[in-house]
Amino acid sequence: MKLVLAIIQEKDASTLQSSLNDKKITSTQLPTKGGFLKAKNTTFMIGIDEDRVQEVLDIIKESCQARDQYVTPPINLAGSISDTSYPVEVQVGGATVMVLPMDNFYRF
Ligand code: 2BA
Repeated sequence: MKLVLAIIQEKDASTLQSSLNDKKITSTQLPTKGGFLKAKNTTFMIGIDEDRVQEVLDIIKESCQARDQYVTPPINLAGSISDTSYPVEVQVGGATVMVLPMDNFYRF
């Protein structure tokens, strides 16, 4: 088995959840926060047989959109801390996905 960890935008969480449910794929959602934007995001934990990993990746790809967001860095272009730094545009998502080996899976 594998553990798929997918960090996605909160806005896409219900779409992804429904698509996984439709395929009878079990998942757990964790409320998380990105280190750069410090905005809330959602992390899905999905334990899945190895031969269904690609199916899960395809569902994630279809359910999650990339979006542009603005962030105001605390450091201005001259490199010093300032109140006058300009917002910069970053593209977030669709999804950051990690696939980990799972040695054992128990349900007691
Ligand atoms: P954040 O850390 O809030 O990052 C949001 C977006 O800001 C990133 O989108 C990226 O476009 C940009 N960004 C992040 N760090 C940057 C930096 N040092 N300099 C310039 N731009 C930067 P994504 O790459 O789509 O990442 C979305 C979220 O996925 C991240 O939110 C973070 O929560 C997670 N993530 C991404 N890469 C990760 C990694 N290697 N390990 C753990 N979590 C990761």
